[in-house]
Order: sequence, then C-alpha cells, then structure tokens
Amino acid sequence: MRTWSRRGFLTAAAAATAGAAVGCAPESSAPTPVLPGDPSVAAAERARRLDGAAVVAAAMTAAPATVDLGGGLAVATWAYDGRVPGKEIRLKAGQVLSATVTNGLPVDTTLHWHGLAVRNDADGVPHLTQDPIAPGGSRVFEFTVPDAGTHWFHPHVGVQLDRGLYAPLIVEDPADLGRQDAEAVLVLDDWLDGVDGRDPDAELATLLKGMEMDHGMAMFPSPVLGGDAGDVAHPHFLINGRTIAEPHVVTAGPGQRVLLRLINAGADTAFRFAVAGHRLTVIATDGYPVVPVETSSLLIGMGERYDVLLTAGDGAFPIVAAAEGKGARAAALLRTASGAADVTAGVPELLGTPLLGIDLTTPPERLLPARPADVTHDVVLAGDMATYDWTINGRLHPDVPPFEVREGQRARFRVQNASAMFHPVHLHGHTFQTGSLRKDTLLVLPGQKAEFEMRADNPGQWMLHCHNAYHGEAGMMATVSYVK
Ligand SMILES: [Cu+2]
Repeated sequence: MRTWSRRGFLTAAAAATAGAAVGCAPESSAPTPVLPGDPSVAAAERARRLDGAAVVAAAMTAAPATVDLGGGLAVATWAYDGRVPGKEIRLKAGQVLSATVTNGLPVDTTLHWHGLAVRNDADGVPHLTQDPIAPGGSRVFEFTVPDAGTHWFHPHVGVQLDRGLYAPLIVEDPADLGRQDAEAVLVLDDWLDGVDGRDPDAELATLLKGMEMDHGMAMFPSPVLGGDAGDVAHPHFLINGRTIAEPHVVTAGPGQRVLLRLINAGADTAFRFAVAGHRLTVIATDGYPVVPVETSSLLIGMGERYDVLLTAGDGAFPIVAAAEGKGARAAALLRTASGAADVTAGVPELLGTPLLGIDLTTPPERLLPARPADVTHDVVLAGDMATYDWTINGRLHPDVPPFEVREGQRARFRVQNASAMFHPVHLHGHTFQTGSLRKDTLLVLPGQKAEFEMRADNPGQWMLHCHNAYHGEAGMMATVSYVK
C-alpha cells in the first residue's frame, strides 16, 4: 500500500516548476509559481466583485452523524449538519458567498466549490491553495460567485467525498425567471459508508493493494462507457439521500414545466438518468447553457451537472438513475396526482443510447473567442486494477510535473485515455471548452483522445484530476500552475 502526505505538495510543485527551467535559462528568468497569496489572485477577485454586491452567509459543520437513508437503513457516516445531502446554498450570480465551515470530524477537511471560478485561496485544496481545517477548527470562505448554474461543494481530502459530505450550490440567473413552474435539485450518489462495516478509507486501502484479475476483465462492463464502468461495488444508490426503498418525492402539477437540476456526487458511478413516461430537454451542463436537446435518457458522470426540463404528466412517475454497468439503480418519484408507481419497474426510456455531454453544444455567445493556443500540454491517463496506479503522464500525484500556464494565455490540453476505464476529467477554477461545448468535467472514454482549451484568467494553482474519487486519491491528479 502506498501512502503519502499532501504536506509538502506545494513545495514539490514549486520545485518541479523551477526545476523544469534549470539548465535552459538563467535562474533570474526561471518561471515561479503564482501562489494563492500572490497579489494577482486578489486582483482577479476584485475584478469579479460588483459594487455593492450582496453578501450571502452560509454555515456548515462537517461531523460524524447517523443518517436515515430510508426504508429502515440508518448509517453512521460523516455529513454536513447531520443530513445527506447537506443543506443547499442558493444565491444569485454576482453575489458574494461568505461560508463558515466548521470541522467536527476527527481528521482534517476542506471545502471545494465544484464548478465555481473562485479566488484561488478559497478553492479548498489542502496544502495547495490553503491549509486544511483541523479537527475542531473553522474557516470562513468568502468569494464572489460570478457565474449562474448548478454547482456543488464537497471536501478535497482523501475519499471524504464518498461519505455524506456533499451539498448543492445553486446560482440563479435573474434572466431565467419564468422558465419553469417548478424546480427540484436531485443529487445522485453511490453509497457504502457504514454498511456492513465498510467505509471509503478501508475501500481505498483494499484497492491500493491491487487486484488479481484477468487482463482486460471489466468488473462492471458498459458499452456506452467503452469498458469498465467502475471499481467499487457500492451496495446502495441514492437520490437526495434516499434509497429506492423509500424514495424522495418531487411534487408538481400536471402540465407544469419542471426544471430538474441533476448533480452526480457519486465516487465511482456514472448514472443513466430518465423519467418514466417523459421526454427530457437538456438546457445546461456544468453551469453553462446548451442549445436545447430532447432525449429519453442521459448519462451523468461523476462531478458532472445537467439541467433538464420536462412537462409533467398526470399521475406518479419513477425518476430513475441507473448505476451504469452495475445492475442497480437510484430512484425518486415525480408526483402530480395520487396513485402508485413502482420505482423498481422497467423504464423504457432507459433503453437505447443515452445522451452524453459531448453530444451537446454551447450557444455561440457563450463560447471562448477563437484564437490560437499559446501553450499545449499533453495529458496521458493510464492505470489498471492490478496495480491500482492511476497515473497522469506516467506519474502519480504529487509527482506529476505541473502544467504551466501564464495569465492571459490560451492553453490547450490534449488528453489521451490509455486505460480501459473512463475518467471524468475535472478542472478547478475554470470552465474549459471542448469542441463547441463549455464544461468543467469531461468524460474521456477508454482509448479516446479529447482536447480542451482554457482561458487563463484566474491566476493561482489549480487541480486537474479524475473525479473518480478512488482514481484521484490513487494518483490521477495534477496541477495547472500559473507561473510568472
Ligand atoms: Cu479515473
């Protein structure tokens, strides 16, 4: 088993950055990393701050709790304020969030604001953007929330994400008023914590020992994902903290336009999502609007978000998130009238090929202006179950050489998945563009090559990593390092 401390990661990253220049440039011109305390980080925040912007306060305490997941299943886990998901934060684009995070856990924690272009020193990556919050400690995160959309927050320490530590962060756009009659936020999750003595840390320790497997054998085969759909056998799947035994209920009126904001908070599971008897119109992903597309089902990878509209029928209808390749499901219920609905029944909408993120396009006015890339980085993703070494460019975090960019540059990343499993590639602090689509979390399938570009307009040190929590913790993480 391999262990390391994130302590010293920042110095390692800085050393790697400096080392890259040794021998090819005089020391005086060697690039130095733009650290979270750099004046340019505060300047970027000032540029985002609107005069007289309202400050929205929030507070949460991460602590051990016993949580009822429905159907008589109560689990000992870690959660925000004793609930799963944690209490939603909701504010308007341009407002300032001031969140007080208290650590009631027996170990360090942090909060990462997934999808938001926050100031770097509020990004919640321990030892990279800030110190972790020690047990018994607290910290105030305060930053401008520039962009509307469906986002969420979770810790960025170990595999804490695979406990109950997650919650939605919804940023409303006043321009969207009147778009829907009703709205529901649905958080999808795979669950093992507190069931049969399991917990995510023990699960990771087992995986890191490696598995004896037939070469190329898939644990959870999925044609849509081009190979293996996961590494971990979670016994339960949840929508809004409920198993299918006692599902969450969304209420609306017949004929109403209902907005569903979908967040995949799972650690190791992509979900195939559908609502029985309904067509879905996808209108946004990862906080960015898309040219609306109708579909029967869509596939949601870990860390991805989708906003979908439907016109509610008359009755009760299963809302289903099938755990791709895993032969089980999470479910909720859409109810507009009395009557029964069996959330375990077959759902025709799940059959056929689901829509994927790459099938979507962003409206032209929200795309990055066309310009040549100033710098290009190759990102090769590799790994297997036998070694459980999930690498970037052949190295394990924190030994992956950082990807350097300079403020104002356009940076291109050429991603190649050389493994037999899909990886949801997530970039902090930016929304990149792949083809004609803005995303912050991109599924890269086995054997696939993908390119994306980012506008380097948010200085600091940012994680680029796989959002499979177990892959990331096993090493598939790197830093996009602004240098000067
Ligand atoms: Cu991965």
